[in-house]
Amino acid sequence: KGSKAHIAAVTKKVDGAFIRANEARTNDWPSYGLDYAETRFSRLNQINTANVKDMGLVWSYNLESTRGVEATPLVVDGIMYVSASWSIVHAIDVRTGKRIWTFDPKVPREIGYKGCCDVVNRGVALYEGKVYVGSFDGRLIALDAASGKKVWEKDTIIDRKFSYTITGAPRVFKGKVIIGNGGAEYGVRGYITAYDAKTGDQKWRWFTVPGDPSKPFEDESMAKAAKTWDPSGKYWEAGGGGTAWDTLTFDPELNLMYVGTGNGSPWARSKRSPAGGDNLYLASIVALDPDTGKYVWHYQQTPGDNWDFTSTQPMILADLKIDGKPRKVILHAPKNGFFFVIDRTNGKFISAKNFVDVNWASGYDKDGRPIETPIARVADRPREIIPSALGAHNWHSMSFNPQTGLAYLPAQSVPLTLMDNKDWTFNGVRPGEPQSNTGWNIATFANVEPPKSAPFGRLIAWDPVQQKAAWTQEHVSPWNGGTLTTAGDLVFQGTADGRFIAFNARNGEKLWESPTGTGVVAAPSTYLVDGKQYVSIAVGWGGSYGLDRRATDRQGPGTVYTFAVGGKAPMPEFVKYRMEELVAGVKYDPAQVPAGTALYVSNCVLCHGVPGVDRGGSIPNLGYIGAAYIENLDKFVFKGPAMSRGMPDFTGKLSADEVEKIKAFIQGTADAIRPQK
Ligand code: PQQ
Repeated sequence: KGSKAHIAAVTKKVDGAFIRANEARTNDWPSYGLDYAETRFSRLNQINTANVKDMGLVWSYNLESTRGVEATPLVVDGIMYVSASWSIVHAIDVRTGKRIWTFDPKVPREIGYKGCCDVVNRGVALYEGKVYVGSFDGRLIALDAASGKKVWEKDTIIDRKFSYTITGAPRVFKGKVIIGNGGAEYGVRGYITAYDAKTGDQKWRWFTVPGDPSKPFEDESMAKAAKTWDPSGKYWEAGGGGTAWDTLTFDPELNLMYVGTGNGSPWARSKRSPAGGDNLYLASIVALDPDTGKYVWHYQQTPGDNWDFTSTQPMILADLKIDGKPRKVILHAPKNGFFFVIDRTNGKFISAKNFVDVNWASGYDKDGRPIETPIARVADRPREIIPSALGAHNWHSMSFNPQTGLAYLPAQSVPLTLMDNKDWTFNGVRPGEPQSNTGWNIATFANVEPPKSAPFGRLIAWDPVQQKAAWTQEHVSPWNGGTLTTAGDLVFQGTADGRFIAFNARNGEKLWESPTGTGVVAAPSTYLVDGKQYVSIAVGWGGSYGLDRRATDRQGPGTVYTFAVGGKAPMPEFVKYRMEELVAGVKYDPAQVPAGTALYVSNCVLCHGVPGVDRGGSIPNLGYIGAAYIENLDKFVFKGPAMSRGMPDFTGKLSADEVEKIKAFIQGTADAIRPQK
């Protein structure tokens, strides 16, 4: 076992029938969310509430990455496939914890800044002896599962003028590999594409939003959608958005696949579609025919999105009894803070209830339209919208346990104030608008006024029938990992502060925990190898919140940890996060601080955070870096050494004089917050 012949034989068997048969016992973890319904509910119960306290490390595996790790490990008969940052794929032998092969798609590092939220990858798909990965630079690559050698590669990007990236895991439905992409913060037009799993031939493509209405529409769904956009906003120039960068599920009985779509490009509807409108199919669940990619129905969760309320958060298909009747539903907790139960046969709204405090809507009416509050579309002054653009729930997977009837949901609040930028132009130079000089196009100012609400991270056990929490657990920070639930009545979750925890699924009692080498954002998987149950989690701090903020003093490399009852392996040595003193002594002209602030916001802030206030995440904070770096800032911003790690080259984008102003802002801020002696 572990030989090429063994790997070829066991991975060749993974097809649709295998994935469906596996649902009955879940001995393997063959696809991203475990099964097509993406329940992340394992029927294994060798590890349970009685013995989870005896769980220990069996092995750890160094992914040799320093950026976010968001992948769920797939495992079939002890062969694990997991991806790390920069879309690098690792095949690991669970029986030994040793590498079988790695595959590096060699994403050009200097384009790292062209993705909003870290150079992450949420995982691979496995099908008939091949492993599929979407690379950050937009290629879909098929690898031989036994050797890691490339079988085929397709460029999925329609127009490289735009900042498209892939971070999501591909899915394989009926022999077709389906992949979307991200980029709606930069201004792109969302779409998903299906490729033949064997040959890579393109089978269909479905756009999520209409293109230029003076040209023919691709299909009827686009003609229908165009009626909900105002063409005076020339929305097609910035693409309109709606990127499907994460969730895809499949119901083989109904022969429908479901896609969750993203936010508008730009965020401010006033700029995208000045006369208003719902702007289909932004922030929606859309059902498609998996054979043809034809639109079947949609349900829009956030009509006329104005707040980066993506509906790309992981969906779960479940069969529930509601008002005494069995219903086939979709469970969904998108960024906007409401937990939705939707009829997955026809897209009809069943119910929605907020799972955290929200202030943009007071609820949903019986037709499934949000009842917006007066503050929601205030455009001309800073308004704190709750939840924020980071979402009350982001891509961190939830799980659903039919034994408890509960969904386990990583919820959060990361407060933010927003204000429309009425002077926005596509790709214009706009000091003060976040990252606008590195390609962002959100037409929105952020935190011009500080938000008043408090951040939190929370694990919620949510009853989707009663639409209320059964129990909650507070975490120390937002941005905690995805969840796994099991027939052993357990919920597993990693946390931002670097722990991997098992809870009692019925009451939330903490039963076990292990420290991890850094903060956890990904979701675990569990499986049997030679009759024994293991739990694995890929750890690596990062993602959008994790770029500039942190909740641990550890900074280990990306690492896969595998646990089992009785595991006795020692933890790898943890690496302490090194932070310099608050920067001091850089000469600057205080009169330049205001201009420097605006430049810092439009060039640096979303990766490096607020100097001296944030502590740095997978990218350093410039307030806690040696003064020599700031004194020589020009050497870092113009074709600097960090380009090999994803930093933009600001040649032609910033002048030497503007760099001086940014230095003034960094040192000025550090001086302003330094405790007085
Ligand atoms: N990605 C993360 C992450 O991996 O931590 C968090 C987010 C993304 C967001 O909060 C986003 O809004 C987001 N939006 C897009 C988009 O609009 O196209 C893409 C992505 C992505 O591909 O990772 C994220």
